[in-house]
Amino acid sequence: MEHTIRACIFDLDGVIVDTAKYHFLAWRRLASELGFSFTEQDNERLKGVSRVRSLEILLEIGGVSLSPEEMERAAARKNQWYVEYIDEMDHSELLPGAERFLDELRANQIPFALGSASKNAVRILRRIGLEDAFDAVIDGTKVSKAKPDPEVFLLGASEMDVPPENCAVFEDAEAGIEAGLRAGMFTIGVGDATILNKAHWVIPGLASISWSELAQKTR
Ligand code: B16
Ligand code: MG
Repeated sequence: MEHTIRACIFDLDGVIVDTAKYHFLAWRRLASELGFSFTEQDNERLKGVSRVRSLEILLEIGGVSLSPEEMERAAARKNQWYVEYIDEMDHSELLPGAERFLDELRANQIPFALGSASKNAVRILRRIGLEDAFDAVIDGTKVSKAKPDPEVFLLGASEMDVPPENCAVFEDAEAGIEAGLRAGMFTIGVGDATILNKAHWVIPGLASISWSELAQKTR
């Protein structure tokens, strides 16, 4: 049976906005307090990964071990710095093509959801003026299992009332593509085709696609 695309689900960081740069600044500050350096290359390993898992990876890089209580405090401190950065964001931080593509979906009556690991997703949407744009917002506060588990995308499909096989997922992280595939969805990698090679289709960014082109993708 052929599956047509009837709804879209977007990851936030790396697809709609680039908040990775603010995560980097906050994690680097924490690393520096703990006495080691943390590079932009190290930061690549944290993209799309949950806050707790990100901290575990950071500590592994620095060869530092903390008690569960210290870890909780460290994650909270990092988040406080991160929130200070995102509170300075505005509409201009939307990635190229994001708003135009969402408008195009709306004009074609294609519902769309957010599927992000971030617990700060609603705050970011408010800052960039997209708080009312999505038909469903599934974020890190609503799921119990992190990507590559498909929970976040399956919830998005169910809130839009569209079967998973008729949804397309836009993701910049390998774990997110894996989650979309496990959900049985059409997956679109946003970024580097060599890293996102499991995706059904890879694009450099939302500026390079149109709904009419996506609508022709079936599988
Ligand atoms: P928070 P996404 C992810 O967002 C980020 O890519 C990742 O770096 C971050 O650790 C994760 O959200 C959790 O974010 O600390 O704000 O809850 O790509 O899933 O939109
Ligand atoms: Mg992402």
